[in-house]
Amino acid sequence: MMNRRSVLKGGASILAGGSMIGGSSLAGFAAEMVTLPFENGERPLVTYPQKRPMIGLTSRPPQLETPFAVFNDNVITPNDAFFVRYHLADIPYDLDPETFSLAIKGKVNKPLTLSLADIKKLPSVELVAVNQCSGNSRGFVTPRVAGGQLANGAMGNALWKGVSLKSVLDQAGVQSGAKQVIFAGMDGPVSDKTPDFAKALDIDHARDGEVMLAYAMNGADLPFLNGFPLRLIVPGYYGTYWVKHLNEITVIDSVFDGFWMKSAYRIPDTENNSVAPGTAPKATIPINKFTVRSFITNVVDGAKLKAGETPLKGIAFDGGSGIKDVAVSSDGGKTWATATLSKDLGKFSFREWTLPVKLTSGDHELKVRATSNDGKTQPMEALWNPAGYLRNVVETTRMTAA
Ligand SMILES: Nc1nc2c(c(=O)[nH]1)N[C@H]1C(S)=C(S)[C@@H](COP(=O)(O)O)O[C@H]1N2
Ligand SMILES: [Mo]
Repeated sequence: MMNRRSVLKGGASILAGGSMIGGSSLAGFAAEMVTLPFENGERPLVTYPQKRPMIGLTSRPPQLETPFAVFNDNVITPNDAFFVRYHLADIPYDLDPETFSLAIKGKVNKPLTLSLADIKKLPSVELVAVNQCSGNSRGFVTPRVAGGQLANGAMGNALWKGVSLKSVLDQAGVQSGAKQVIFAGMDGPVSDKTPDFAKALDIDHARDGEVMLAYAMNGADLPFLNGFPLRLIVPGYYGTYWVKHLNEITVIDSVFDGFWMKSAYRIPDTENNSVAPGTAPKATIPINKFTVRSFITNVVDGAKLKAGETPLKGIAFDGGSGIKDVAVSSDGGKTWATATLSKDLGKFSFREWTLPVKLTSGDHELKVRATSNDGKTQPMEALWNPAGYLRNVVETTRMTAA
């Protein structure tokens, strides 16, 4: 048996090997190709340490999408199928959990340096929550926008275990006048020209008791590519805030002006955070909570099924108010029926739903539309913003019954 360190080293050498042969290197690891349903959607299925074959978007840094069928198998996304998103290619493959430490500094009375063992000694909390990349589903956006062309697999739902950020901040003693908290991880840019990845939350959000420093995912250590040994969990918020390999927390008395807050990951400051396709917003704000979404997971687009009764099944989620109801149409949106919601795993989790529908022979457009407890629902026509964020149009699955 290989131990953890050698598994990680294995990862490093695989990735280093990949980088030597440049951008086309992913194909070298591809047993198979898959085609995502949009322009230039051919992707290799790639294997990385601790991961099953995943849809490869880039190799340096590794960016992996979850094959959509995984979401039908389990409401909790297995660690080995959980998507991977990085910005910068210098990933801390050789980090040692024994010497790892987290610094809490800035406008605090007592700066702290905590080892992983120190953190694991603090009272633990657990929470099921969805992590979703801001760019999830960007490949479907029209007119097309720049950025990773992802299908619907840059999301996942897991049981996170760790300590509340509030308890650690309280231990350090936040000074009055504190405005934001900056989070930085151990990965970095390969060249000095790229800004290091760091994100910030308002102090009240950071101390809401829900934001969490997680060291475990679905009952195991975090997979290396998902932020081992410690990452931030910001329930209901887009993945960009979920800083991986987290080793630096800095309390500041101003609004953080780092590139990844001030220039990137911003959405139009308009009613629906959208603008007319192809136009630029006048003002923007940092991206924040998930929009409400739902998917059918057990029928794929283009499926051919037997006419008669078919049990439909899927998932829904939102930014943390929880799912109120899920409506399903099998006639392209003319009539709707209410699905049965399955077990509630918490307001930040995927919520499974089921509904038997009767399908006459012929072509059908299946649609699913969720409404959240805060009264929000999904638009029938896609909204647009320049970065392709927040996608939550009602999904349509075209299929034939015979
Ligand atoms: N250290 C670090 N943390 C990071 C990022 C990164 O590039 N570096 N990317 C963020 C983004 S944009 C997303 S969507 C999530 C993805 O988490 P995952 O890779 O565990 O799925 O990690 C976030 N945390
Ligand atoms: Mo992301």
